[in-house]
Amino acid sequence: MLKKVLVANRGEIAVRIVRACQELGIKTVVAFSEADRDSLAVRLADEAVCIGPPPPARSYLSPPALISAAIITGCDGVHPGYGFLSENPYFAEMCTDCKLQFIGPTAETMRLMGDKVLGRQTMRAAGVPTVPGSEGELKSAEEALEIARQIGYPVLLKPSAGGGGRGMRVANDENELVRAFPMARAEAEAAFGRGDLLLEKYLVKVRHVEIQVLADSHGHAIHLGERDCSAQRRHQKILEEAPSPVVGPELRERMGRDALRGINSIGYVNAGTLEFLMDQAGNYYFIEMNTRIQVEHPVTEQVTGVDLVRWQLLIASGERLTLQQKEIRMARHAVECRINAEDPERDFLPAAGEVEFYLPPGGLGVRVDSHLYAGYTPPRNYDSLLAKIITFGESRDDALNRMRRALHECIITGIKTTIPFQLALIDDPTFRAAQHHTGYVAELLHKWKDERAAALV
Ligand code: MV4
Repeated sequence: MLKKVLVANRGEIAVRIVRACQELGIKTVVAFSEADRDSLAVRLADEAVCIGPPPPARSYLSPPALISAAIITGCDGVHPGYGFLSENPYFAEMCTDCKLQFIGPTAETMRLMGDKVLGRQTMRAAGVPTVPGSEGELKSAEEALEIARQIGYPVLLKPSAGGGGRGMRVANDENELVRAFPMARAEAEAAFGRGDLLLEKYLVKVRHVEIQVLADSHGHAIHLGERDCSAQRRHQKILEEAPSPVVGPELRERMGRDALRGINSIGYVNAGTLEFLMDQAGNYYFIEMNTRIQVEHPVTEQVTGVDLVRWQLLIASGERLTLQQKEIRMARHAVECRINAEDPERDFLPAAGEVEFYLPPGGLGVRVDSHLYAGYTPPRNYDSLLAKIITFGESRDDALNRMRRALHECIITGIKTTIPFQLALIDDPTFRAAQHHTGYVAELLHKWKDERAAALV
């Protein structure tokens, strides 16, 4: 078993990792930047080491700072959390070379799935459905035109090195595609240092459904069903739920089997997530794989009862995954709201200030994952996630009604939060009827802002 883990992250996920380590008797060292000296994770950990100034490039994104902190404090493992270096193969390799167990898959696997062209090819070869489009990397605009002629417009150019929607471009016809190609290539080159692109049919009014997997280093893997993350705005998820209201037992089994074939074909080890787009007919298409623990993992934990971060630590320790697929049930329904320090009335502008008073919601069926406390001032250098409120109940309606109660109960003063918009979302008829798609939140936001403006006059 791992004895002492460096937490190479901050905020709520650093707290989540410290808690999981404590329950396993693993000592913790939290790496913190100068902006996070007063953070909750620093308080809860056994030890804490300052790794540099506030800018991420000089702290949470600095492998030498993190690795020296781990070595100096005698750690034998490193948990990267999400974001920052969590999907960086060089960092994983440096950890391994320094005899530190990286709590995640191998650098090789991260390289493979970090490349969307290779990820797509790998999954397709394993029999996982992918979106119609290019085989490999696009050689030229002519090749893009030829493929588009076969699959039909609209099409989407995606940077192979991208992910999370960065640098994607839609083309509705040949003219647009010819224009978009060099721009997408230059943009990808500038953003990621690599200009290679792939082309896919652009699917509209789709849902984002992702499958959670767990795989140990002895060749045993299971899936834990899906999450529905269709409630997003500009690639920022606002609310996630499990199970998906559009996935039944038969579809779940097919998607889960596909996901397992995919990860078994690459010898995947760790928790992981396969992202799919799903159309209104229930067809699903793999788009990318995340090789880290995700922000929204708690909804899966609440419906399956499986502690995903604990299993990450056990698997990295070389333990066997003792859960069998047939034991995994998605009982009940869970919903998560990401509470961000952002003003939904002003286009989700990041909000600043000291949290004067904080009262998290509680009671039956409510979980709060947060690093917040009264008197805390969230640093401006990092993302604005303040808390994740997770509610669960027998049905989707139960979980959503409980979320309404929890959001009303939650008090955060001194700083604007996304709560007012999330209250509107959970009572929106289209969302309640689960008829939303990945573009719906943007539509609802317009309506909501207009209504608020009208209410003021
Ligand atoms: C797509 C797509 C439509 N068609 N691919 C955005 C994030 C990245 N993971 C992939 N994304 C998309 N890929 C094809 N072929 C639409 C999106 C997309 C999206 C996907 C999931 C959740 C929200 C989204 C919002 C806009 C676009």
